Amino acid sequence: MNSKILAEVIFAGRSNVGKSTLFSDLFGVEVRKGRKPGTTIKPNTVNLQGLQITDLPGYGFIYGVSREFSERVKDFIVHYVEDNCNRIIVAIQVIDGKAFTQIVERWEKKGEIPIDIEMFEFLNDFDFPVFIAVNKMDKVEKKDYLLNIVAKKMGMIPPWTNWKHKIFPISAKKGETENIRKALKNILSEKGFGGILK
Ligand SMILES: Nc1nc2c(ncn2[C@@H]2O[C@H](COP(=O)(O)OP(=O)(O)OP(=O)(O)O)[C@@H](O)[C@H]2O)c(=O)[nH]1
Ligand SMILES: [Mg+2]
Repeated sequence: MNSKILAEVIFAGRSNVGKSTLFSDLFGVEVRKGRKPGTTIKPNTVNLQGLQITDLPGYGFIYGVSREFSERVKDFIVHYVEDNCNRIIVAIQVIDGKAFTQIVERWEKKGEIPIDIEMFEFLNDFDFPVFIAVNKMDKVEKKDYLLNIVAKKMGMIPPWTNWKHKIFPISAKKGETENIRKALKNILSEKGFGGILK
């Protein structure tokens, strides 16, 4: 049933940040869920009129999953993006707004580059735009404070409001995704996939 892939939108992010929830909210199609983390690397894809939407496997350390598996996932993502960069028109990197600062601090204490930052820098080196979807904002109290930290860590000079074309505070679960939907719609329209988004 798969028609030819003319262009692609990818979702990347740590495990459990809400990639699949956002995917479903935006495109109105359920992607496979409930898959046990750490069991498969195969991405979930949907093809809509030649546009492939790809839910990449969650990266980063997952409790109960070996470090070796986490490394394999990261390698898979790097190769996947390199192999398909010519047809990718936008990458959506989802982060968990509630957990972000804690995770970043933990890595930095160990003297390592946090994987979300590493992934953003990797994605940013390609020609397609990279959106940062800061999800679970319904659980964040000091919203501007958090968003300024995200901007700074990702190499964008605060205030975050100067970066509203890159940083999108959302709550996928509550369907509060208007900002990213609009930006995505613009890109899809430019590329000839105007009718796809709700
Ligand atoms: N509070 C809150 N919870 C959310 C939000 N979005 C997703 N969740 C919850 O976060 C959990 C993980 O969501 P998924 O969409 O499965 O996350 P994922 O990134 O696809 O996870 P993996 O497929 O394991 O990599 C679920 O329990 C969701 O209901 C949100 O905006 N707010
Ligand atoms: Mg998922």
